[in-house]
This record gives sequence, C-alpha cells and structure tokens, in this order.
Amino acid sequence: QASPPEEKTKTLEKAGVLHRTKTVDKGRRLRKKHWSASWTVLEGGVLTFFKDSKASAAGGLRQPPKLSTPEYTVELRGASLSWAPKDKSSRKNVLELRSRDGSEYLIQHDSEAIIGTWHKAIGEGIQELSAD
Ligand code: I3S
Repeated sequence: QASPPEEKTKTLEKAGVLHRTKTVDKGRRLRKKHWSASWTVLEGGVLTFFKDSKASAAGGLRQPPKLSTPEYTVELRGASLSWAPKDKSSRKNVLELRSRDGSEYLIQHDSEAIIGTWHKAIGEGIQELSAD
C-alpha cells in the first residue's frame, strides 16, 4: 500500500556532523561567532542542529550520539542557500543559510565532497518547498 503523500517529506534525507555557527538572529547580527561541530539532520523540510557534542564530532556517521536537545531548527521553506562570501569566514567550504525569519547560519566542512552533498540536499529541500 502506497504511503500518503505527506509521509514522503518526513523521510530522513541526510544526517552527519558539520561545523556551524549562527551569525544573525531574526535580523540581529550576533557579536561573536561560535563555531561548533554538531550532529545535523535534514528531515521533512527542516534542518536541525543538535547541541555541540564531542561524541558527535568523534563518532561521525558510524556512531550517532544520543540525541540531545536540538539547538537550532531551521525551516527550509522560504530559506536561501549560497556559498558564503570570503569576508564572512576565513574557513574553506562555507555555506550560508538564511531563513525566512531573517536568521543566518554558516555551515562548514573541511571536505569539499561532504559539503557538496549538503549543498545539494539543502538546496533541493528549499526548491521542493518553494514549488508547493
Ligand atoms: O568573524 P571573525 O571574528 O573573524 O570570526 C572568528 C571568531 O569567531 C573566532 O573566535 P575568537 O574571536 O574567540 O577567536 C573564531 O575562532 C574564528 O573561527 C572566527 O573566524 P572564522 O574565519 O574561522 O569564521
């Protein structure tokens, strides 16, 4: 039996450890960047960053941590994603995600291949939601 259409968007699309920092909170630029490695889940049009965890950074995909409280959840509907301009960070492979409510996040991974898969997955998530 086919599952109802709304079930489709609840499927886990991607999960892994990324470096991230929030730079703007609902239009208000934050004074300092606090980069941290965190377990990140893309599911049902929502990107969730879990609390910083040494275990999540070390374990990677093989060993998902006991899921702690989400620290940030970003609704992809109405969001936009681009490569961060160089003045936003000295790190390589940095994506900038802007949410509809005017918050901004930098997302980074040293591996170009890994950040590329996130770029694609988040970008597609945004596309799908804007098509509704
Ligand atoms: O935009 P900034 O101030 O160059 O960002 C850097 C700071 O957040 C820095 O923290 P401290 O001021 O406590 O050292 C971070 O360690 C750096 O990673 C930030 O710069 P990058 O270029 O890595 O995003």
